[in-house]
Amino acid sequence: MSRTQPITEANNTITTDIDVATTEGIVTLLRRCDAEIFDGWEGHKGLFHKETLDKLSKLAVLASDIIQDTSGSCIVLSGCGTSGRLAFITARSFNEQLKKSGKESIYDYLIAGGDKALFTSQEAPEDDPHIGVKMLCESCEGKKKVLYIGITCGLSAPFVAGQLDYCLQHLDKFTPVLLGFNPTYLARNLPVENWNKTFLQVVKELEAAEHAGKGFILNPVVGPEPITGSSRMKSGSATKIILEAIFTAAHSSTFNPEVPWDIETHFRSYQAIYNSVYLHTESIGKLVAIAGDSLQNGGSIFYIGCDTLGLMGMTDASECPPTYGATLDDVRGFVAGGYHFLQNKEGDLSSNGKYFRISISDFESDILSSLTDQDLVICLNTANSLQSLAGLKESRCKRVMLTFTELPDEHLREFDFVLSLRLPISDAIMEPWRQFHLEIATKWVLNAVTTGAHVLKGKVFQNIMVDLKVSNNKLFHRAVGIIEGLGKTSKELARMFLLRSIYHTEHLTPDQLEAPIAQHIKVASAQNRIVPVALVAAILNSSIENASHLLDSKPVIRMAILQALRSQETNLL
Ligand code: F1P
Repeated sequence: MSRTQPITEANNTITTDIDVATTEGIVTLLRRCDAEIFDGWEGHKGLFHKETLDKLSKLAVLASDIIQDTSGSCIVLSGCGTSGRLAFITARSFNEQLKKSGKESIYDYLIAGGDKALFTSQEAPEDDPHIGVKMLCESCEGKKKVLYIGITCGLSAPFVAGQLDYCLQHLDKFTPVLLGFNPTYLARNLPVENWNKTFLQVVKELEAAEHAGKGFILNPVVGPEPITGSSRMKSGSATKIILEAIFTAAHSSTFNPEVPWDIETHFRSYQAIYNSVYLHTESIGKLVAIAGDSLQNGGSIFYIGCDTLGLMGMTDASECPPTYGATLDDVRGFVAGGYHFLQNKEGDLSSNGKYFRISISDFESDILSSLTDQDLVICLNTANSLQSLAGLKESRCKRVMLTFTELPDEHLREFDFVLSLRLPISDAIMEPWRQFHLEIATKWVLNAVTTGAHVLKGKVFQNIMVDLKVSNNKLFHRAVGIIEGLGKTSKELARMFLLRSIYHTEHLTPDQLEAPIAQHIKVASAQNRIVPVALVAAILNSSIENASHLLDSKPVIRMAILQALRSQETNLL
């Protein structure tokens, strides 16, 4: 029987007990889940499927044609949230490579909400197909040929749907590509506000274009996420691996045609990195314990990185507020060189406030002197450059180094814990592919750190992120699903509990009831604990006020939910 729930929104049975696992146990479960990126899931077409490999090879040829004749051509990568951040990181890396070969930049990125969304989640634009189209048109003005890749892990983002639809209407100029991780029939079929199509309808049109040789759908299945719906994890990793496979092959055939390069070998090299990273499961577990300790005691986690590993840190940090209802202070990332290094389109955004101050010198001036012994600084392969960060040695914070090289003893002594990963990266592997391997290894470790630390903080019940921010349409529906499932209510009642929590009322007004979802999201985005309150109220069938009191008395959300479930059980007896 075919399923109705998107695979990217399904529970992964491997991690059902992640909330009661030991720290090493958490990492072991993540390792087993990540294995599905390469091994596939329940017989679905996966990364190594011939169809996937064939399509990627064709795309590499298309990309190579554009690189060789840049006049009037470009490659646009686009997405929301993590998908947009990965679009940015990929475009940046491959433009850098072109620059080194004396070529002009041809890659552009689009992220819903603009560059601010590189560090903070920007809600409304993710759900707006018209904004997506406007940004795409601006980016491609004057171009004659555009290879467009729209990334939406869940096959769901209206921002991307609008762009794909626009490309489909202008196939003389655009080759549209959809990258996501569900079978096409599970693409979102819910109405998009202020638009006349669903995502599924756009996918059907793209399928027709693909049959005519004018588009591509790349949708290997990598299995459900370890934390339900957390597409930053496996889907994000697979996005990175796939994009790098296409453009590495394209650059290789353009600049080093004598060196044979094939997509499958490329994937296997990432699988080897995966295997090596998780050989260190015990040590990563120790790091998770340190990070969990910090968050549980009110401390913060800071990532300090020098090159693109700093970008991995910033990306991981930016995902914590929407996923775990974390504050923007809980996890932050800094990169040497700040905006100068980033080379983002909108330039220096630091005037937008402290969360947009992203360089290591900003860290030194804004944060270093106020660090406490509860705070944790994780340095990302930065031993040499840390000489300049003298203040860190004197600070009371906990210091951890993630390194991929042997460190001299005098460096080792400066850290409370060193996670030293040995990766199978031989000298034969050319720069900058070596860097991609370091990036994915860093991503796996940091995803484990923040996922594990938030699990330890009680932000996850079973494997469900119960304190997510209701900050886009997909997350609104996910929240309703969580309340429906754990609260054992109907969808309609679950939605009522959610709305009552959003508007802090026991009696919704007709205006509130009839407001579009975008309006609910606007009100919800600015608040904390919306879903936990609604969920506890649904489990207990209580008022919103009572549920809020219970959560005040039991601030660890997992414990509050457990208590609510237990008292519901005793009432039923
Ligand atoms: C886009 C996204 C995610 C984010 C959150 C909200 O998802 O912004 O990156 O973590 O889940 O949605 P998608 O369009 O790639 O499915």
